[in-house]
Amino acid sequence: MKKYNVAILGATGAVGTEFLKLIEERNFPFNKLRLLASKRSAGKVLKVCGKDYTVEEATKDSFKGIDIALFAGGSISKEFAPYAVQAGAVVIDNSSAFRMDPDVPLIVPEVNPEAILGHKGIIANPNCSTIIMCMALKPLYDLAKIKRVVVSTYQAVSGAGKEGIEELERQVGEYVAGKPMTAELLPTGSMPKHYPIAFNLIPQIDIFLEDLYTKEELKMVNETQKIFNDKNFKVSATCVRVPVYRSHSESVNIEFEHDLDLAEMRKALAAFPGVQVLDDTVKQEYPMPLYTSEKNDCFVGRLRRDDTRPNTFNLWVVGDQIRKGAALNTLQIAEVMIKNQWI
Ligand code: 3JM
Repeated sequence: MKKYNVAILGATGAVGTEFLKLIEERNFPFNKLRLLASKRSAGKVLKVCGKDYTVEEATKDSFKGIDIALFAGGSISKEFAPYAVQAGAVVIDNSSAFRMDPDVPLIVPEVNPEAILGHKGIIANPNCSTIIMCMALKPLYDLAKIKRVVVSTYQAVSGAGKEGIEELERQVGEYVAGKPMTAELLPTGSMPKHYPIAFNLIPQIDIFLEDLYTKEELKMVNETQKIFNDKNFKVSATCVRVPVYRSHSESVNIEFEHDLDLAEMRKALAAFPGVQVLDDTVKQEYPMPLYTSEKNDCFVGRLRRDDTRPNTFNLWVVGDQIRKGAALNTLQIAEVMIKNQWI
């Protein structure tokens, strides 16, 4: 099997760390592996498949000889993607920088793998909440077109990186010790005001836009339409940060073009690759973030009819946003390209 020279940009963060785990776990066919990060993290030594790799500071020359560049995300993506493309690498990027660019395919491999073929050097990985929702929606959309979705998210702190976990842990310690909680990161590092997330909920993820929605909520609307290639697929989102370490949960209300049968929906969800149905009210079984973390699949439960509207249903979907919501989905994009000899 052909092996590829791989660079990882942002190798030391939450998503970067997951890339390294998954490359090992999935036997990703790499030859040379170059770990890149900002100056701050350069010099760190990380183990991959039993071998030590030293993290290098990313420069515009870092991508010479690289076939596949996996970008963990953040503002660093925008800066380095052009250099990687120039060097002949295919960039698969986790940031929001390129997602809505018409020249950049936005891919969930189980949903729209064929769109990869339109790439011009950059392929975008959708937002974590978008991916997890699309995994639950695709098997249902194939039964009946979706007209409208109303979604509320319950997003884990590690969506804001390793620092999100550190912040929640510190605040729990402070609170239990009877001290005032210190807040430095959430809702978003780029804004001056911060609130504790411990014993709290924050209904703001990313910055506010003119229409009073947050950028995270807009990502879910626009990205879902692009992935399904359906402008008539309306999405209304409320994104909330919750004091959970890992795995995003979403309550999704779905209106279809025609009516569906619950058993048929359950069957389609269970048959879909990457989705597991965990839905037994008698046994009190439903997905919860504590139990879906470090798992590759997205878990669907609480499927039921919404009797307030025709052709409308509710479900609850939970998935590890660092795995399927980020690193795993990115790696799967590369795997699809390799399998189809598109690279
Ligand atoms: C998830 O200010 C920023 O750089 C936000 C970075 C970020 C993003 C994004 O917008 O690229 C943090 C967490 C995402 C995302 O997946 O959209």
